Amino acid sequence: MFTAKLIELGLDSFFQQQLMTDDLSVTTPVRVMNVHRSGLQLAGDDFEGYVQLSGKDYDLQPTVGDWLLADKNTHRLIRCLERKSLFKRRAPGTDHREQLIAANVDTLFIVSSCNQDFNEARLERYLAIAREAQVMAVLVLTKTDLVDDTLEFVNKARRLAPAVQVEAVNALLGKSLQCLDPWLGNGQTIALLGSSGVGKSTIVNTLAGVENITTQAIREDDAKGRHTTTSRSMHHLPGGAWLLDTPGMRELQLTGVKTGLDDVFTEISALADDCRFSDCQHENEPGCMVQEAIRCGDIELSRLDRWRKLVREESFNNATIAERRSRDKAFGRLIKRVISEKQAKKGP
Ligand SMILES: Nc1nc2c(ncn2[C@@H]2O[C@H](COP(=O)(O)OP(=O)(O)OP(=O)(O)O)[C@@H](O)[C@H]2O)c(=O)[nH]1
Ligand SMILES: [Mg+2]
Ligand SMILES: [Zn+2]
Repeated sequence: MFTAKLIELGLDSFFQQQLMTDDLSVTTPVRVMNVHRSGLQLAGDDFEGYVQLSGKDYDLQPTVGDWLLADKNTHRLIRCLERKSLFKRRAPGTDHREQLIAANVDTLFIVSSCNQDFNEARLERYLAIAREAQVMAVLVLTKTDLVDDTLEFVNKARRLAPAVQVEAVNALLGKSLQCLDPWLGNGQTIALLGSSGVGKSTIVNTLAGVENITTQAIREDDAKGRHTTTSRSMHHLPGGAWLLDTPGMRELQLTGVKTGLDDVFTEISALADDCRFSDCQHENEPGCMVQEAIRCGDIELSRLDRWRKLVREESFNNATIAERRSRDKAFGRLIKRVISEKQAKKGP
């Protein structure tokens, strides 16, 4: 019933069973390949193309990787299928909104290079969103050809997340990327997240075997990237997997990842549960298990500081986003009332 094309696009049993009661002679599932300001690049069974978004379509909140049900002839969008996984963050700036990054990702490649970009605090952010979405994460360390001691970076990464696979690669060499094959099966979706200039697009180009995406040398003075990629898009590999390339993010502000953070910092969060006071701030309260672990040298102070900062940030962002939402809702109700009062005045 579902064609090989749809299965190759990633329509596995999780999505298939959501379509059991739909009449697929008039509707068809399509996947979001690329999101533009006012439209979507879609791919489906016998359709590939751009669809303009209008009115109610925005309510579907489609993001790259999503599966949508569309009318077979008009390609009018009907609904968004339930997501297998979802990455989001707080939108940059002062907007206090949630921003969806990608949906229906099977594996996340967290990309960092073996240079000044390598930053434990940043990796922990990416790990938290992967844990929250229950997506398998792989730490991919690039530019091994440019450093003498790759092992130093690999060990740091391993210590950060003992359960997470770490792969060190030269992204310019296909042979070096063979270690990523286990995650690149037919129909699998793999997102690449990481700072600008770490080599996300280079990985995609090398694995695809074609230079489809523009890449650009990083700045020499501070090794920062130049924000070369500007939109999120899916790329097909010869082996049948989908790589989701993303623009390097200047800031990944966490929101809605409390469980993810608990998981990433499990050695701290587990101890914190046992502190004498349930509202312990882990500063200098008596019976604080976290401070005890610091004293014993079981936990590094820097790791505790990073945990504190992320927990605070996450709960602050949750609160401000919730506040914004309720303000938006109240405003929506006000508009509705004004319109209906106006109509009532006008009479029938
Ligand atoms: N020597 C070496 N250079 C690499 C490697 N990976 C990436 N580069 C180079 O690093 C530069 C930046 O790579 P990109 O692939 O554009 O980085 P990106 O992560 O896509 O960056 P944004 O699109 O800005 O987010 C390019 O000049 C690449 O050729 C690597 O493993 N070794
Ligand atoms: Mg790029
Ligand atoms: Zn405590």
